[in-house]
Amino acid sequence: ELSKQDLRRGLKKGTQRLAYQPKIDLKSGELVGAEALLRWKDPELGNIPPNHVVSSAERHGFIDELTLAILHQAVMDRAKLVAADLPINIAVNLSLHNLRMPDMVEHIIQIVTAKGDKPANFTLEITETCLIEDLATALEMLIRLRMNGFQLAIDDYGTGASTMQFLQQFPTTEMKIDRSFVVAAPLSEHGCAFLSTAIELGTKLGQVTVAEGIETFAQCTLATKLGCQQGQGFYFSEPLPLDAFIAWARSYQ
Ligand code: G
Ligand code: G
Ligand code: MN
Ligand code: NA
Repeated sequence: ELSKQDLRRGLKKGTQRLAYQPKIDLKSGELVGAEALLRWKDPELGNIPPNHVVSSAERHGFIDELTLAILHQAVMDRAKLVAADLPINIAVNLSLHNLRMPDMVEHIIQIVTAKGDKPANFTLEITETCLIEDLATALEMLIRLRMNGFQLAIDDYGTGASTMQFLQQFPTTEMKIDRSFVVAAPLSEHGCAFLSTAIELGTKLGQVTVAEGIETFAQCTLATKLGCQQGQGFYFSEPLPLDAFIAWARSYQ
């Protein structure tokens, strides 16, 4: 666990780094986006897993600051991607706590537009469990983000407690189907039924469907056959530092 001091020092020094994992259009094979994933190396404690950093930041009241620092970095990195002729969409993860302070929406818009980028070039990912806890505020903020042009994704779809009733209310544009369904699908008809139903629901709701955690050719082929639009996972690439990601994208194309 990171202490308040560790976090404060880290944020000040910019200890946070981002790794980028490609999102691939399954039909065309084209690179369409990347998810920014937090990497944190503390000078004394070494590498800290992102979920630990996030939960420590939540506990110590740093989560808004952390998320905005991550978003700021992602916006600067997207400018580099554009300059490298890779004008792809960048996805950033939000935490539940970020959806409690209404003025976060203004901060988010400010950071993205400060140097001329557009909200539509960014996807904000929220896990289902996040969405359920503080529904009214979260919903209001998500609607404002969507009205301002952000893409919104439900992350880890299928693992939260969300019912169809919840799903119906959210102004999301993308459904990221949890890795567990992708793993199970090629192994049994039962597993395949869940993946295929999730894709069908997402598609009928007009969502971009994304199969997460694709590791094998079989998983990739099946997700594609079931009509999933996009894939993400080690099969394509692990999350990479920006320069390595750019090199990967060049050799991939
Ligand atoms: O990156 P990894 O490969 O280890 O991510 C582990 C978990 O941490 C995932 O659930 C991911 O959503 C979460 N995570 C990674 N980066 C961020 C981030 O920038 N913000 C938030 N809130 N969660 C993140
Ligand atoms: O935001 P989300 O919870 O989806 O975070 C993605 C997490 O999944 C990160 O921890 C990332 O490193 C991890 N991940 C990405 N691709 C794969 C994969 O193919 N297999 C596994 N096991 N994990 C993956
Ligand atoms: Mn995610
Ligand atoms: Na996910």
